[in-house]
Amino acid sequence: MGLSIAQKIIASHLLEGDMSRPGGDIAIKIDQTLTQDATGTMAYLEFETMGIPRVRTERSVAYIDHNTLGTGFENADDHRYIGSVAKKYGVYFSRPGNGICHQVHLERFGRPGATLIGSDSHTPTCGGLGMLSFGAGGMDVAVAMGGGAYHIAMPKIYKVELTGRLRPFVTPKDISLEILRILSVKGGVGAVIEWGGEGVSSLTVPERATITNMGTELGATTSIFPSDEMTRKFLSAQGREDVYVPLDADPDAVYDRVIHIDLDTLEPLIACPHSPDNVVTVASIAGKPVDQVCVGSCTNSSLYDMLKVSALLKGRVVAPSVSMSVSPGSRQVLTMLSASGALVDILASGARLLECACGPCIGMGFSPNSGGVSLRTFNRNFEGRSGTADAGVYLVSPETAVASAITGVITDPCTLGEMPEVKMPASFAVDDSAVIPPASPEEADAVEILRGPNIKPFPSPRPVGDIISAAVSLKVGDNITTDHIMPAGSKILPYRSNIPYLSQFCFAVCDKSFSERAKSLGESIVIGGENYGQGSSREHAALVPLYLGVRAVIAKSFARIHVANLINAGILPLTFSDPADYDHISEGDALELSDLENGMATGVVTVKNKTTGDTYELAASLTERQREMLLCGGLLAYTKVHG
Ligand code: MIC
Ligand code: SF4
Repeated sequence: MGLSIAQKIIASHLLEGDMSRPGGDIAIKIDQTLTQDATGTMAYLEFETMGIPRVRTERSVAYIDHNTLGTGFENADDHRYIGSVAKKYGVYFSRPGNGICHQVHLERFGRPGATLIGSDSHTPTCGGLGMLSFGAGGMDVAVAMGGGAYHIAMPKIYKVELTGRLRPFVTPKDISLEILRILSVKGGVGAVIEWGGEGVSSLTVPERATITNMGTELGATTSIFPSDEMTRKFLSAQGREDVYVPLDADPDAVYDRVIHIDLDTLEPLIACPHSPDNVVTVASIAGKPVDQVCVGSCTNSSLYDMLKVSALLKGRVVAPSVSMSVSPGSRQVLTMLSASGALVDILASGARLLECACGPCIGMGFSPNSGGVSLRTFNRNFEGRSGTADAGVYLVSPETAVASAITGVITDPCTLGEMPEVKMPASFAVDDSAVIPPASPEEADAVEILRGPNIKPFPSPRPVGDIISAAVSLKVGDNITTDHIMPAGSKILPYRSNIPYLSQFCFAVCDKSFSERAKSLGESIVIGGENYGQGSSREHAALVPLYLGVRAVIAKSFARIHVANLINAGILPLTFSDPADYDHISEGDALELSDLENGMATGVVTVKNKTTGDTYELAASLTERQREMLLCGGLLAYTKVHG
């Protein structure tokens, strides 16, 4: 039987496990890692506790792209800490202003056939050039930097077969929204999404990267494209043809599911508030007034995206009722945009130029007005994420964004007439001077690590013993995101290395009194619905509940990265054997989970509801390694014992 693209890369990196058993634990060797600043501070603090003198990867890069508003000393201190730790331990440091981690990694470091993990859920962006890349919690990245394997459940493989060719004004973003419409935000859980078919050959690497980037919103383990002539051309234009290798699935590869998308008939699509899978055609809601339009983020900030935006804005002005921002994805993109003169057309339209960073995507400025309608080329529209609690965020392509910015109402870009021709240069302007190399091993000893007062100790888990007896501190519904559990935004993000401070905002989107209640209970249990913990990789969504005394989360199902983060933080994740039992537990109920050591080994745990007198059966779907991790008190404690 032939192999798919992901299976080939897994096979060449497999350290432990059986590839023929989807769902079983596999360990793979990691070639490269990346961190960003909002998760990086914690990841490097964790790396430091491991006592390893230098990273053991082929390449590790620390990006500064999220916390770029300096309204106090906190972010500047964290950036200084990350810079010094990177220099000492062998990590390349991408300075603030150099761009969004995923865009820069695609341009400058990713390579086909290799593996990458990053402390950011959109790390699969590099799947656009045939790299097997995963989002992970900071602790997993710290372990990989130390040369440890990355453990995942062997994924199923879904193939998306593209036929035909995109029509003008229909874009890779619309392909991403179409697959979200088909599969939903939990439809990719446990699977790698492989893109193939004749329609792939017309998509450039940055266009493919829009699709692999947004595959994260499917809950997928990762997404990947073949490495082909387009990949070679992209790498050659970046002056990196030497890392090119061709890579494709064997013709007789077998897939767990095959989905067809016909590019010829695809229409411009839009995801409505508050979920990326709430997708309809743009035409069906055309005419709705718009307050704000934002172009950028790691999904749609390549040079090609920016040149299209400029060409469409040329000679036009943004409607007076609309506030528009444009954030190029990298310094390379911004440099080329300005050198070509295309930036002038963006500025002349009245759009505001923001720096090459995440910006509005993570609520770092540019929050919409009260009750505002914001159209964004981003990947997430979760409630409150923009920084304005009652705003409605819609996800669109750059073409739809510009069409709507000009008219002031949601507008199908196909109504704009002819799509102007956009010519890409033959090569990119390569300048890596904003990526600071680490000190040599000989000089590393002398490098001092610079810490600020905002860095506070992070909580250490207690080993899960035989009994957890605690009350339910919170009950939430389906599709709870990590933005609900541990919100971000410009006011909270500067405290990512200060867990005690962050704890006051835990679950604030769902229930402002949670933090105080959890603290007063001492220990507690959280009840969740389907797909609990979807969205980002932030391990703070586990570390902060840990700090507040949460010992276990019982849900109908979990998102991949979050469940790994819970286990890494020593919190026991359990699922209802009968989902109907979810309805029988209320906030405040006193629960007792007993005989846990045995239950974690057999996979079946019984919970007694001491308030109602009922008992329910729960499933503990843990690998042997995860069980031991929980018995040791989390990943760092486990790594100390097992190396
Ligand atoms: C996001 O898009 O939600 C983030 C901010 O990039 C997160 C990481 C974080 O919370 O720092 C992610 O996607 O993992
Ligand atoms: Fe940054 Fe937004 Fe991408 Fe997250 S999704 S890495 S916040 S641009």
